[in-house]
Amino acid sequence: MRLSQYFMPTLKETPAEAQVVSHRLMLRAGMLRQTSAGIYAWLPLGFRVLQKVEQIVREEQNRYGAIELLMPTIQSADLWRESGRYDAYGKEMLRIRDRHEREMLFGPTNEEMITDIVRSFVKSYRDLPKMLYHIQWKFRDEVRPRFGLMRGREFLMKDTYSFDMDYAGALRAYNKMYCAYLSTFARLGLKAVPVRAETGPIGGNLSHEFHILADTGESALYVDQALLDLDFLQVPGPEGDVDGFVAETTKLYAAADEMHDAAKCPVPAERLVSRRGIEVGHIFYFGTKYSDAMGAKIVGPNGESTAIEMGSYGIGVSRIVAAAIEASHDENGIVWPESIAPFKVGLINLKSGDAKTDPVCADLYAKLEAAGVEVLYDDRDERAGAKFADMDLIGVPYQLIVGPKGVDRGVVELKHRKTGERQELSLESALARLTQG
Ligand code: 5CA
Repeated sequence: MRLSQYFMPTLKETPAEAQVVSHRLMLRAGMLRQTSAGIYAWLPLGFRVLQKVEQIVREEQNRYGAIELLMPTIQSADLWRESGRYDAYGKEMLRIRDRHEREMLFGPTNEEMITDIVRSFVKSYRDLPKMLYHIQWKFRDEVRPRFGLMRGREFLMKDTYSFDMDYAGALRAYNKMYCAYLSTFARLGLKAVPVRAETGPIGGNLSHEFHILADTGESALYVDQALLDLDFLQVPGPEGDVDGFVAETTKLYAAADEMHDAAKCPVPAERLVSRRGIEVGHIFYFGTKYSDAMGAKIVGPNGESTAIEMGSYGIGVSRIVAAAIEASHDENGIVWPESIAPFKVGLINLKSGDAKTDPVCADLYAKLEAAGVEVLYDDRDERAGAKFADMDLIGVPYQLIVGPKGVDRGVVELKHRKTGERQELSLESALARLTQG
C-alpha cells in the first residue's frame, strides 16, 4: 500500500476524551473513529488488525473442531422469553420494535438462538458432539461505555457453543476450548492467564476467564507465579492430552477479585502475585440450563429422551485489539506483535521525489509485494521526522529506511520497532531478511 493513496488520518494531538493508552493510540494512529458513545467505525488500518485477530481466532477454532456458521445480530424477543432471560437481562439489552410492533432485540449473545437451531435439527445422540461458532457483532447497552474498545457497546465477539449427550462429553468440549484459547492467545503474541471465574448472567457452575496482563486492566487478579511461568506455546492440540493439561494447569491458583479469599488462598505469600488483567475470553459449562428451558432434547442410546449438555465460549475479538496495545506500546506508539500487525514492513522514502530514492523504493516495494510481504510504503512528500513519527506510532514491526546518502553507498537501514535496533544492509540482504519466514 502506498501511503499517499491510503486513508490513515493520524493525529498529532492526543485526543482529550481518551483515558487509556490503547484508546489514545488507536485514535492517534487513525485506526478508529467514535460514531456514538461506545460505538466505533473501524478505519482501514484498524480494520486490518481486527481482521488478523479474527482470522487467528477462526483458525484455532477450526483446528479444535468447532464449525463456523453465522447467526444474525437481530433476534426475536420470543426466543429469549423461552429461556427466561428476556426480562432477566435488564437494561443492557437493546430492545427494538419492528414496523409490525414485533419485539426484537440486538443480540448481546446467542445461547437461545443456537439452542433453537440445534433443537430443530439434532434429534439423536448420534448427531453429537457438535461445537458451533460464529464471529458476529454484539450489542450491550453498558451504563458506562469506556476505554474505547475495551468496554464498548457494539463489539465483535467470537462465540462458540458446545452440544454433548452427557457430562463427560461436555467437559471434553470445555477442555478443548480451554486449550484452543491458550493456543489462540499465544499465536496472537499475547500472554494470557486462565482464571477461575463466576458465571454471572450466562449461568452454570464451571467457568474460566482468560486475562491479558496489563496495568490498566479492569480486573484485579491473584495468581500463582508458577502459572505465569508456564509456556503456553506447548498447549496440546485437539488430539493431544487436553484433559490432562487442563487438570494440571487449573491446579495452579488463579482468581479474580470476586473469587479471591485471602484467608482461604492455598498459595504461599511469596508465590502469590497480584496483577491487573484485561478479560479477553470467557468460557462456561452450564449443562442443561438452556436445553431444559427450551426443550432441546435428544434420544439416547437406550431410546431415552435427555436434555443436551451445553457450554458457551466467548472471545472479545475487538477488545483484543485494544488489549494488545495495552500490553505492548512505548512512548512513541504501538508495538504490534508481528502476527497481528497491520503491515509487516513500513518502507520510508526519506526524500520522496528524489531521482535516487524513488526508483530504489519502487523496486523494494515491488519485490516485497511480489514476495507476499505486507508493506506500507510512505511515499508522501513529508519531512523525514514526520514519517518516522507516524511509522513508530502505528507500530509496524520493521521499518526499511531509504535515503539518498545510503543509496549512493548501496545500503538501506532496517529498524526493528520493538528493540529499536538499527542495521545498515545492502538492498539484497534487507530483502532477504524481510522475505524469509
Ligand atoms: N455467551 C458467553 C460466551 S459465548 C458470553 O457472552 N460471555 S461474556 O459475556 O463473557 O463475553 C465474552 C467476551 O466478550 C468477554 O470475555 C470480553 O472479552 C468480550 N466483551 C464482553 N463485553 C464487552 C464489551 N462491552 N466490549 C468489548 N468486549 C466485550
